[in-house]
Amino acid sequence: MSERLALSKLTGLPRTVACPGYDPAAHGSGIVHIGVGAFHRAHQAVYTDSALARKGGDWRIDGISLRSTDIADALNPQDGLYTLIIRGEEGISARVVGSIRRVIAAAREPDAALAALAAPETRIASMTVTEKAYGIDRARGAVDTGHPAIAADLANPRAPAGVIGMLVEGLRLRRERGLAPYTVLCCDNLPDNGSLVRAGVLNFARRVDPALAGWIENNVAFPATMVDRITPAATEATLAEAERLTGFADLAAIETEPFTQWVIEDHFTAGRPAWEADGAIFVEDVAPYEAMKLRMLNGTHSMLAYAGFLSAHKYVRDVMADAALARLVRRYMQAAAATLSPLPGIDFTDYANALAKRFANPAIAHETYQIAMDGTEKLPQRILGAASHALENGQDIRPFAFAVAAWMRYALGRTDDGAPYTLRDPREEVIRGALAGANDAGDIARALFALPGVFPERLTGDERWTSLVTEILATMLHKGMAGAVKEEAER
Ligand code: CS2
Repeated sequence: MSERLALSKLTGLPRTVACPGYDPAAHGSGIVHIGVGAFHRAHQAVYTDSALARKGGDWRIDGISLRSTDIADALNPQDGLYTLIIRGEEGISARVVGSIRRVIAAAREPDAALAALAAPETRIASMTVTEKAYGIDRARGAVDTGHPAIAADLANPRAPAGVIGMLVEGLRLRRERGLAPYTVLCCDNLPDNGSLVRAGVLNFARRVDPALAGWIENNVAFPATMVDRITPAATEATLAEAERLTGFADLAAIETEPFTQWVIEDHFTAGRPAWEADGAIFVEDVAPYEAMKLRMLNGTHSMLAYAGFLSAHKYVRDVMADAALARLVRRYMQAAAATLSPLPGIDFTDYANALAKRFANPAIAHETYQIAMDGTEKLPQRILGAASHALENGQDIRPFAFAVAAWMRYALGRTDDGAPYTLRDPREEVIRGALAGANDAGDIARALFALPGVFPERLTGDERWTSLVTEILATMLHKGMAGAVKEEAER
């Protein structure tokens, strides 16, 4: 193995690799980011890297990894540096990113995580922890006390292990020390993510310290964001490619597509980096952008992940090379677009065309099984909201019913050849229990429609919707997924 990437090695990088356009060690940190996964490293950390290069400032990132220690062990010996490999149709390029200062593995160093949140220089606490980590009951805008991290943190709020508990304890420490609060910036694919996290934080704080809740309510900003960049999980091949391109071993390298987008509400009480330097867009209201992205990109992604995985397509690009599935992808995007309010300056047909191209990118190996993960957490904002809208407005509901039937088929946990797989869904056990003894499409659909907290009454109470999903699921069971896809695409 070559030497590890580190600050002292930057001058030894080949000229083909882009380096931070600034001296990372000369900048202090201003952001604490929870969840230092591939997506953060391909997105917010890159915008921050560009902002530091163009506009300077003490805005480096202290990362907190909630559960795993791997990313801390990969990044810290590299002084936080890592290689971003950008794979486009035209070729590949590499850039070393310098915006991350260090990563704290909270499970190993819980005090250091809280100390970072409570540090005077911290002005933004951002996060990418995936939908299931929050433990917020979206319908009630309150914490879900049955969520393991919420339950543990409510019982022991001074030593939090979950994201909401940690944000609240960080704010409590700041208030106690007379420090201004940080801005809380959620960068997960959740609808109205700023308000949602605000509701969770306030509700949690009310339960442990009502005066703190009042202070948060009056002083803390929670701007909403829409984030976008297709970033598959890194593999051994990613790390090998980084070493080939840079000449250094890099255990935190990632690969991503050329496209990137970030739309943010410009409401930061303690300042922010000049993210617009790298193309971030600041707007009054993120909601329409978020709806477009969640329904058109993520909704289509989920549909093609279930139908594609069960048609034996390992990667999204293989799905797009299957003519019948590619047709269903187009149909889905069109139906999703029809549920959106117009967005000035954006043509949804152009957006759909660009998405189809991104999905087909032959250089990106994005596994359908990865996207299929956590379906019960993703379906509501990606598919079910659009389906309800379509139903209410007399629009075509069939593409949504097909997507939901594909998820139900996936929830059975075995391929058409009978090979079992794990669902990788936080409700996996509950789903298994609900499906015990369910034999035909009717039983399966009824059992899954009844899962608590997934399907809105608007859909489950509508006979046209439930019978269409059941009918499509029956076809999937009788003809196999590939057969059902073919039949659907020929309609
Ligand atoms: C994907 C997203 O894994 C998934 O569920 O739909 O991660 C998607 O790739 C990103 O949101 C793209 O910005």
